[in-house]
Amino acid sequence: MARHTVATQPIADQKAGTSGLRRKTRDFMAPHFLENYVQAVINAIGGAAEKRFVVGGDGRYFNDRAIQVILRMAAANGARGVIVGQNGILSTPAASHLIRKHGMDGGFLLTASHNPGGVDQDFGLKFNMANGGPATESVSDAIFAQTQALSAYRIFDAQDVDLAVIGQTRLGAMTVTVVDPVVDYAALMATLFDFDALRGLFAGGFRMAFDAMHAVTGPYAKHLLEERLGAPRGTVINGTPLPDFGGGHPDPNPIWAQGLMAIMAGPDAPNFGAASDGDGDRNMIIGRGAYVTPSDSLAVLAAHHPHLKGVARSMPTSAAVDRVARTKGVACYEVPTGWKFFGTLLDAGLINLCGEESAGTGADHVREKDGLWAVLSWLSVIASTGQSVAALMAEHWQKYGRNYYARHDYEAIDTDKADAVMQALRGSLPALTGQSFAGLVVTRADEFAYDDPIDGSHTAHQGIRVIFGDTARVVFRLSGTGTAGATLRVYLERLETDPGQLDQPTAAALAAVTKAAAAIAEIARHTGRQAPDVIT
Ligand code: G16
Repeated sequence: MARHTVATQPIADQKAGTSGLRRKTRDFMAPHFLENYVQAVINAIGGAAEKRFVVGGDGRYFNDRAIQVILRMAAANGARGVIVGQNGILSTPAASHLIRKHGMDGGFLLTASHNPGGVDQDFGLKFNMANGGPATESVSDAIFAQTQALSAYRIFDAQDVDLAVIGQTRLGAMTVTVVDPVVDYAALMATLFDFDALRGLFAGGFRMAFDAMHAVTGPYAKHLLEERLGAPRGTVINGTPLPDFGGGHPDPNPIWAQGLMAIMAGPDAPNFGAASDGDGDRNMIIGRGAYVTPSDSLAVLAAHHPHLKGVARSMPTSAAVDRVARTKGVACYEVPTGWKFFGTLLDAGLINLCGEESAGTGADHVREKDGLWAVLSWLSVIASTGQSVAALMAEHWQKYGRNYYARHDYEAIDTDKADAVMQALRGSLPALTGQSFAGLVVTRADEFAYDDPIDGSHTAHQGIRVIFGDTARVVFRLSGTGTAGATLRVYLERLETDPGQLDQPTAAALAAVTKAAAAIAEIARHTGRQAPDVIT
């Protein structure tokens, strides 16, 4: 086995987005692309000598090949050991847990999340730090700087490590420990939830459907729900992970989880439905005839949390959780989009619940959002209250009011056109306050920036906010996770507190805000797009 130093050149555009580097799979498969990025990560963290890492991914196409490259590079860079999920599989929260449990120096997570998989689809790689959370902005900047200065990478010439067999092996001087991907994560969940109570729920005839979307959570959900908690076999649907996720987008929302939506709308619908995404960090919650928006899900979990210390949400997430926090007398933090921004608050113990409009909910047990944790949290609320999802939502809205909420996505726009929308919005900010659109008066308009209260870091340009008094808001932001052109996200929100108006169709409830957003941003004029591609 020989160690090679391979000469290379910087590859333009290896700048991580909201969550690591996401590109077309073929980009990652191109000569040196993956190797350059891995070496840049290693250089940015001061080398890999004597360090220990977790490596695993969501099982998408190229996961297996990429892992072998990362192992050979870690060994060639002097790493002492790696923990790898069997067959290269680890959900993102399970990887975060392994990093924390074993005091590792970090982890390489191979996933493009909810994006489709396949040779012509998407791939991704992100580095997580010793706290188990995604690389912070400053580390991400250092990685990018390395990608632009790289002249060589180190790699072993070696046979593939057999990742099918649990146990220890060596790659040069580096120990490779192949672990069952589910066991440690399931053990963690058992410390967080009252499994007896949840077993009682299912023993009493409670039925649920969990859509694993042919992605990583299949084995986790089968083990937890069917084997540990006694839910009937077949509770987990689409439970076999596939490299192309069965051809769909493993994106747990009403658009991509249509099969589950149909089950929940059917005559014999189970009591509860849930889904998770490609790498198991996102979740969708649905009851009989009651889809729960991610923003509302966060608020309900906050309301029923027995020991809430503090909460946080990303800026575009609705303010539903803010009012719960106010009622409970705990702090509520507003951070930029990206789970990495919750890390310092969780590490400092300021919060123990956080979430995002993009289907992420999590807590301080790991440093990633956690799909199955969210599902078990909801099951726990249902078990302790004895109420249906619909009843829980109705009760919540009666008490706190309802934040009607929708996100309109304009996908794969020319980057120039998307930038033009944002630039024009930025330019219009000073004059917006006081103007009226669709009967709504702008009381504040700004571009969101964040000062981390713990590490003092400053993050600018995190979305344009146009606020209409205490009740309505529209946010414009470019996504940082797409792989084709730009995706413009328009987040619409309106608070309704009239008890007689809590059951409106969302589009109707948001009609005026939607009209105001169109007038303010002139998306059609800048992009030629008359309507969003996806509404969630
Ligand atoms: C990632 C981040 C989330 C973010 C989401 C969407 O999630 O971890 O914090 O909300 O992307 O980001 P954007 O709006 O920039 O596309 P995931 O599940 O894709 O890793």
